[in-house]
Amino acid sequence: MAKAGLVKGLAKTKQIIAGGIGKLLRSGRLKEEELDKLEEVLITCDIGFDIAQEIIERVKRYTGSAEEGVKEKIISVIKDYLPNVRCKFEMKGNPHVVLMVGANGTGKTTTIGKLAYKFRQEGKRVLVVAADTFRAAAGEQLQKWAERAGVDFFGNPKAKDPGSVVYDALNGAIARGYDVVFIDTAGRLHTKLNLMNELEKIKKVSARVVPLAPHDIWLVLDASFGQNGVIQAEQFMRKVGLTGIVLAKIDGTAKGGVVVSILKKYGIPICYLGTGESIGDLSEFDLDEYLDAVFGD
Ligand SMILES: Nc1nc2c(ncn2[C@@H]2O[C@H](COP(=O)(O)OP(=O)(O)O)[C@@H](O)[C@H]2O)c(=O)[nH]1
Ligand SMILES: [Mg+2]
Repeated sequence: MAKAGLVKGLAKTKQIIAGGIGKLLRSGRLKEEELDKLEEVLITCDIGFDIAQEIIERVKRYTGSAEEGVKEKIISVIKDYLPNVRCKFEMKGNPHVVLMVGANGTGKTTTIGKLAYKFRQEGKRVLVVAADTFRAAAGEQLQKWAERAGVDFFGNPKAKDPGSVVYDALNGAIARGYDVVFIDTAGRLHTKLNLMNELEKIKKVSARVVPLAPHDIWLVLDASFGQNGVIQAEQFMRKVGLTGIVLAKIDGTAKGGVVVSILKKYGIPICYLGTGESIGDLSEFDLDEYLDAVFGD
């Protein structure tokens, strides 16, 4: 069973699916003429045109047990179609350093606030670092989230170079024994080479202070960008390397199908879904729960 927060967060995507093929999902057999409707619904949820077609082909060929209903069949086909990538968070350093990257306004700072809260609740000592030196307000926004989450904040409003902020922050983090450090970076488009190089520099500086840091690099995507976000994922993966994706604002869109696209095209694990603007609106991503929430009753 999917969790309540996830079900609520995926309500818009679910609405499209239930509205389009709700009756069909509850039935026992899938007729040829109903496949078009299924394909249309998958495309409306931004699963991607090619992927929708491939899934339909597989549904046609699928021979499961006779007891299985249409819903179970579709879920089986999608699970079988996707690579088995799971995001499993593991502490890999002292501190464990997480670099958050992404375009402007996707939800990086908000997500760090939510993650800081979650990790603190799990008993970890958390530090959040403002390495966005472009906007003065960026540090203040992160600081407010740190207060809400009950974790410590590091920032230097006078700094011009995010690398130097990260250097100081991580040295301090070692000295003071933090378990997890989240580094918030300025929003950047994957097309801006100088800004992508800046991320490279932040990575190098991190590794100089903490061995093998950053241990995780998470890309925050705005779910409402749908297929456009998928393109960003590819570029960030190539240029910076990613260990996971956070799909924020899934609550505001019916484009929940983008989850399937990301997993299929790049095999980058999706780690979390942002399901609202409050501190608790974050779900750990689990494919079974996700499919259950989207196709479930
Ligand atoms: N509905 C919703 N809004 C979100 C979510 N995550 C972030 N936001 C909103 O998106 C806007 C931009 O977020 P912010 O964290 O400042 O993005 P950043 O520029 O990437 O740091 C803010 O208004 C947030 O409240 C989410 O999961 N759901
Ligand atoms: Mg920000």
